[in-house]
Amino acid sequence: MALERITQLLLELDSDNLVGQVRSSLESHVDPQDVLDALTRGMDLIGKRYESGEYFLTELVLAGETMKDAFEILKPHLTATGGGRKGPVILATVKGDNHDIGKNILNSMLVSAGIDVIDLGVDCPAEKIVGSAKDHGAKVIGLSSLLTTTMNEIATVHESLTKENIRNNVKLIVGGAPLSLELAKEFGADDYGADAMEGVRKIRDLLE
Ligand code: B12
Repeated sequence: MALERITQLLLELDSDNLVGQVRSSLESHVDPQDVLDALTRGMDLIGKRYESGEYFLTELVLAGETMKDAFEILKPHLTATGGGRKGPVILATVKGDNHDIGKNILNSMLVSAGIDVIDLGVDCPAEKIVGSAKDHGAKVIGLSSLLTTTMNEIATVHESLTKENIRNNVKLIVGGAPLSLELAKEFGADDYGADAMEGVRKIRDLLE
């Protein structure tokens, strides 16, 4: 019930009541992961409404802000288990793409799982990603890609790593709504994470 209300309040872009509902759900010990899933369902529905012409760009922008407000409350509660600190993992949203909510959730969950993260932000060119991987000796790069128009950037990163002779030293994992494991492999990535939970689990394995 509380979870359905969370999805609904996000869909209505009602930030104040959503923040209140997230707080009270956490106080009554609703699993934070279930709260995150309810928020993610809301974002999917918003995407569908945008696609069908019921919502416009203004609503997309508001949805992004509303989700961020809710996630700020949720963040300290999303603790995954893990041993000593590992990493660093490089995270970035590919060039041409400004979506960062999913990447930021993955970032927070990695940090709480004891994995150090270097976050290069959004609209990130391949050269910057490869340069950072070299500078920090990163073993894993995680790329976020939400747009079909720019997801080919994953292949650009893969090719740049190959050109710099470090492709064999680093694992490339990707995520974002339009992707799948098959597409990820087509673009030259090693793995794909459907959500942040799976991302953390797979990145932890890749770091072993
Ligand atoms: C919010 C939103 C926006 C906001 C973004 C705000 C922000 N700061 O991020 C704003 C308003 C800026 C925006 C802009 C645009 N958007 Co937009 N947006 C969305 C929306 C509704 C939600 C995205 C989101 O935050 N989801 C919630 C998070 C939690 O989920 P997530 O990002 O998928 O991340 C999870 C997993 O995918 C995974 N994951 C993500 N990254 C990674 C990385 C790794 C390594 C791993 C392992 C896992 C992982 O873990 C995350 C957490 O569980 C989507 C719809 C959708 N269903 O995705 C459309 C959507 C992505 N947008 C779309 C479009 C078209 C646009 C615009 C082009 C619109 C326009 N005409 O200007 C612009 C593009 C701007 C740009 N250059 O990037 C389309 C893309 C269509 C396509 N086929 O490419 C979508 C699918 C909407 C739709 N159905 O039409 N958008």
